[in-house]
Amino acid sequence: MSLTKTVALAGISLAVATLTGCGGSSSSSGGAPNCTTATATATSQVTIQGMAFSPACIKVTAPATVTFTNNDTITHTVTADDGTYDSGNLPATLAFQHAFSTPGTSHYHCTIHPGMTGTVIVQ
Ligand SMILES: [Cu+2]
Repeated sequence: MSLTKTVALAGISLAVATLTGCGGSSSSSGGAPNCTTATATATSQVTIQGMAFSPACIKVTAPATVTFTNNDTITHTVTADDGTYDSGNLPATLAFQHAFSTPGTSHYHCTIHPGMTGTVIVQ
């Protein structure tokens, strides 16, 4: 019942915005390798599909709101390793948003499937 929890219906616009985030070959401007840099803070999207977060690592500039959209057919969670945010059970087609305001590296996982992990780098 956290007030910070925001679950909203995922719209088609989210899927469109996600297209810009695929692939891991984006140019790096320092920081962790293989981390996708969000092209715009307003459209920082992570898609959950195929039992994985994509991109597995996303780099954003604070303050930034990241939207995690469950495009899988089963329920997942987006849970910070340090407990600072938690989507709770996120059924298929729903989305969870979290605002990152402090620079740093945040690791998160799915509590249902411990093999699912992701990283948000806030700069
Ligand atoms: Cu999961």
